[in-house]
Amino acid sequence: MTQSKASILLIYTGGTIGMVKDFETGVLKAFNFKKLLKNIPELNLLDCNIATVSFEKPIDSSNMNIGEWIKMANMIKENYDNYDGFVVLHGSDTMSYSASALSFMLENLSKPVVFTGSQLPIGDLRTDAKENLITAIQIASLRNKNKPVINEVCLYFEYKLYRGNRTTKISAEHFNAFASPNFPCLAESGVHLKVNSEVLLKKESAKKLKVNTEFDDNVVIVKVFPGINAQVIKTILSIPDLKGIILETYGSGNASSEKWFIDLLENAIKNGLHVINVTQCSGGSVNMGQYETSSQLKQIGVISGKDITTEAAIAKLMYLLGQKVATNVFKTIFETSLRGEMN
Ligand code: ASN
Repeated sequence: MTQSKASILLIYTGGTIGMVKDFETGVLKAFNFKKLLKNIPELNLLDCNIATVSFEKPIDSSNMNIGEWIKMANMIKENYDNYDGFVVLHGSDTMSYSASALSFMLENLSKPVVFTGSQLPIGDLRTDAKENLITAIQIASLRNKNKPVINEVCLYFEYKLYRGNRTTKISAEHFNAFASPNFPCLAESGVHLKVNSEVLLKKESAKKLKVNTEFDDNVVIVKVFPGINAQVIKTILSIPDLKGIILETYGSGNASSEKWFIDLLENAIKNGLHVINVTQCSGGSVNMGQYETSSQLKQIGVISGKDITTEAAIAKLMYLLGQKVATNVFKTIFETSLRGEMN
């Protein structure tokens, strides 16, 4: 069977990849997408058709928010039937959050959505942008019997393709800026492009793409530390309309077993607050009950985030709250892998 050329939509949201230095201040600022493409004539050599669409005002990814995620999801939705794959150019600072959010927004995805960006602007002599962009497009174009090889939201950076909701940014210095501590990479780019087929998400039968844009931002991330006091926890728990907390705990899900801490959390959970336990460690899983310092958390109904990243946990929390998941099943659904985000 002859394969037709893949059609790829490149979505430019901003980030260092397309930034230039302000001559007067030396500060990096987002610039025009058309200029970005002029810097990569190599794109014309790729064996696919590339169309581009850009945020009207490209942003540094530190300015990402739910509204911007919805914008991205809608750009994909509106163009879904016309393209074989999507490459999202995005700042690296919050790329793991956006890739996680989009994985929940895009239900029944059957085409690749590949996030990428760079540490140095595309105009810089030593830039990492060209390799990242070119290979991301090649990955989004991969097809087998005229069907996309990848059916999920992923992130490509410095020779590795990861499941997006498994990633975390680990370096503001190295080109190797991302890691996926609890899940193997989906593909590796060396002399050959090696796809790790066994770990890819399988396409969900013939279900149609469903775009979930209802996200609830009444959430907070709390990182515990030795010395955290009752006043701090009490104040956080009394935030009006707060519906969920991602509690970053020690090791395998441990935290203080002092009475005031457990009592405050227990009371909040009884009043309907969802508390999710994720680990501060960069790898490994929460296992409540392994130590005395986590068994009470289990007893009072804290939800296990298992081996999820904080980035994916906060996105999943906003998503499930937005879906108005009933309190009696919230824990079970959170503890279930929905997009391959936890084991
Ligand atoms: N501040 C930039 C951003 O996230 C960092 C980058 O893209 N490397 O937009």
